Parts: sequence; structure tokens; C-alpha cells
Amino acid sequence: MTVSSCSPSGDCPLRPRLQLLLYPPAGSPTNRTGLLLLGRRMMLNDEWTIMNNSSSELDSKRPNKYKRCCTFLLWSVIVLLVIAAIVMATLTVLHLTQYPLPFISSNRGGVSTPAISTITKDSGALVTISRVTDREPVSVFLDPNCPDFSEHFLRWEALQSSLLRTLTNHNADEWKERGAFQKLGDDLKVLTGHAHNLRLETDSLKRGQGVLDQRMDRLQSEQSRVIQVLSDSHSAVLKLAESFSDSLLGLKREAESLRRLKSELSRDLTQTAVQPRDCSNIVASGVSQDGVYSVFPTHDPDGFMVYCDMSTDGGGWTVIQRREDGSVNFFRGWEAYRDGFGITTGEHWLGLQRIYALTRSGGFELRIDMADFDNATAFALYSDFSVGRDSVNPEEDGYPLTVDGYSGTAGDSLLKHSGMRFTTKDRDQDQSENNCAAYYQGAWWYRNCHTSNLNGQYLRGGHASYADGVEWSSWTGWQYSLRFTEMKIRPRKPES
Ligand SMILES: [Ca+2]
Repeated sequence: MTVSSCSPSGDCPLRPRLQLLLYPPAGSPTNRTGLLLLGRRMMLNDEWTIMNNSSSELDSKRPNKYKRCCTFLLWSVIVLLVIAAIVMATLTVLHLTQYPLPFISSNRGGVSTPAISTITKDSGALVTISRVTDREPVSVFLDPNCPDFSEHFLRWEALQSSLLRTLTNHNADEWKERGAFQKLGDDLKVLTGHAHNLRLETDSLKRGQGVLDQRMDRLQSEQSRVIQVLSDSHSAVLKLAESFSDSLLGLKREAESLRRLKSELSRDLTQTAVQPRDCSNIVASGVSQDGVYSVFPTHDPDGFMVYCDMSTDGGGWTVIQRREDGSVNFFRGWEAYRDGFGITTGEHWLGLQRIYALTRSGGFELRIDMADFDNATAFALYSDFSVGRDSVNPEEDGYPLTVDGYSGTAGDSLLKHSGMRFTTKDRDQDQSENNCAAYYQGAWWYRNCHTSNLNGQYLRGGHASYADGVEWSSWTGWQYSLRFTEMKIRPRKPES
């Protein structure tokens, strides 16, 4: 545009104006039709003058056109900004409400996949469900030791329903890990089955507990009844216990007595085998000391004490009578001579019953040792001696004497008494009209009185009275009372 070639008055040559037309601005139509139209319009309307004259007016209208355009653009931008702000606010609200946004991936670990685990050791819960997003586990405690799972079941079912609802509402397309979703469903089914089984078991346990409660009630009532019975019979039980204790003590004493008796019987049985029947058995066992011993004759197993002469003629003599000092009264009755009297170590009479017990089986010999007051001694030995040998009841029969086979130094003063019954002052069994025992102050196997009277009065040697002292007539006559006499027996030794 070259208007500067015009004069200041406004008169511009035609050629420059044509140049203007010949050189249109860029972007204007360049075809021939356009040029012809423009040339004709300028020629017809003489627009050139108008155009020259109104060049200043055209310049003044251009700024308004730009201003409208800019205003339009400004409003457009403002509208866009408002729309953008609304969209951002909406997204922010949705994001804050944790609504999953399809174009916003989670910046906290991707998709929030719930994690379900069973029987976690840390919490002790049977089932634990935790959300990875907030890492806050929701534990369902099912204590296996507690039979009441009702509350846990309710919680479990509520949690299960909530979880299933959440999963249903959740858009499955947004679960990137379909496998985890499927596994979670399977686990839920398994856990649901376990929970169902546990509930059945719990119900069964509750029923069992009910039965147990009933039985416990019955047991308690029974216990109460037993306690009542025990309380009522407490005193009776105490008495019974005391009685039982006494009986037990009595039984213990009886048992002890029986044990002692058994021991004694056993000892007696043992001793019987080795018990001496008389002094010959004792000397045969090796004992050679004179003295008092226990003998147990076959016909008197209870035994009794005797004096044993272990020194005279081989020993083994069982003494049945001794006179030595007159210290013992020999003028006694029947019972005394039947049972014996005196002192075993001194003057004594063994007793007709014991002599019978010793000799009733026969085979005994009798030795009578004598001494006078001048220290002279003599003896008479009879190879056969017994008392009541053939008697069914020896006492009633009077303990008749059997004696035979004299030998010795004192002469025989006894054989005439063989077969005679024993006579005491209170039991006359002699052949005299009188009581020979009473008459001669003694007790003997008197016939029509005697040739020996060894149980007579201890008159100490010669005496004036007749035949009433300790007489052995064949040695010292009828008026000398011996200082010492000793009658002794032992089994006759078998003749070799
Ligand atoms: Ca008579």
C-alpha cells in the first residue's frame, strides 16, 4: 500500500492506484474473474475516489473488529476454565469418597484387594480379614476352646454379607487380578462351609452340654441325698467304726494269740521229736551233769521236772524218791503220794501217776542206793520195775508194783512187795487187817505190812520203835532208819 506517493492535498495519480489493484494483497482472489469484477466495480461506482476520500474512515473502523474478537476469545477461555474447575471438583469429590476412578490408578499399591487368612498365629483368631488399603485387619475370633460361637457366627455372617455386598457392588472389571478375586470367592465358600460345620458342631455340643447339665443336676441331687444320709447316720457310723476298730483289735489279738500258739505248737512238735522221755535220753544226748531236767514221757507228754543221776553206773537215772535229811514230811495221804511232793533237788516223792507214766510201757530197771549214818552204802538193783503196768485205771487199781530181777549189795527187801497196791494212811489197800501205812508211819506197796519202808519216819539211824523208820530190812533190819535212800529208774539196757 503506497499512499505516501500522494500529495498532501489528496490528489493521487491513477497509475499508482492501478498498481494497487494489480498487486492485490496476498490471500485475495487471483483469478481473472475476480480481477475483472474488481475493475468493473471501481469503474462503475468510481469507487476510487470514494476509496481515496474515505481512506481515513476505513482505518478508524479496524480496532472495533479486533476488540470483539478478543472478547469472544476471553469468554471462551473463561467458560473453559469454569468447566475444567467443575470437572476437577467432581473428580476430587469422587476421589475423596474413594470411588474408584477408571483413569486414576491407585497410588497406594494398585487395586485394593482384600486379604483373607485363617487361623493367624499372631491374633489367635480363627479367621482374619484385612484390607490391604488401610492395613487394618478385621479379625473374627472363634475360640476352639469355647463352645459358644454364636456371637462369632453372627459377626462372621454379617462380615460375610458385607463383603459379598461390597464385592457385588464393586465393578469386577476394576479387579485387575481376576485370579485373586476367584480365589477369594473360593476361600469364602470354604470358610463358609467350615463355619457351617462349626455351627453344627456347636449345636451338637450345646445339646450334649444340655444332657450333661441334666445328669449333673441328677448327680447333685443324689449327692445331696447321700450327704443327708451320711449326716443322719454319722453317729451310727462312728459307733460302727469304733466297734469295727475294737473288733479289729480283738481280731489282731486273736491272730497274735493264734500265731503264738501255732509257734508253740510248731516248737512242741519239733521238740517232741527230740524231747527226752526220761533221763536216759538226756544222758544219751551227751549231758552228764547231775541236776534237774524236764522229761516228757510218752504217756505224759506235758512233761515234768525230774532229778537226773548222770554219774551212777553210767548215769541216765530218773530219781523217783530221795531221803537224805528228814526235812520233808513223808507221812502224807493218797493224793500227795499220787501227785508227788517235796523238793526235786532234795527230799521228794515223784508221784505214783508220774512213775506210772514213765514205766507203764515196761522195760525199766530200778536202782536203790542207800547209806547209813556210818557212811556205809549199799544198793539194790531190780532189772524189772513198773507201776500200774497192766491197769486200765491205775489209780483205782492202786498203782500195783511190778518188780523183779534183784541184784546188788543191800539184799532184796522189795520182791515180796511185787504185785501189791500202794497204801497210804488214808487209803488202805494192803493185805493186813490194819492200815500198814498208818501203823508203820509211811506209805508203800504193803502186803501184810513190809520188808522195806523207805517212806517211813526219818528217825536217823537206830531207833527203839519197830519198823516205822526208813527201813531196808535186808541191810539194816527193822530198827535202823537210813540216812540216805534214792530210788531211780532207767530203761533196761538190751542184753547183748
Ligand atoms: Ca489193811
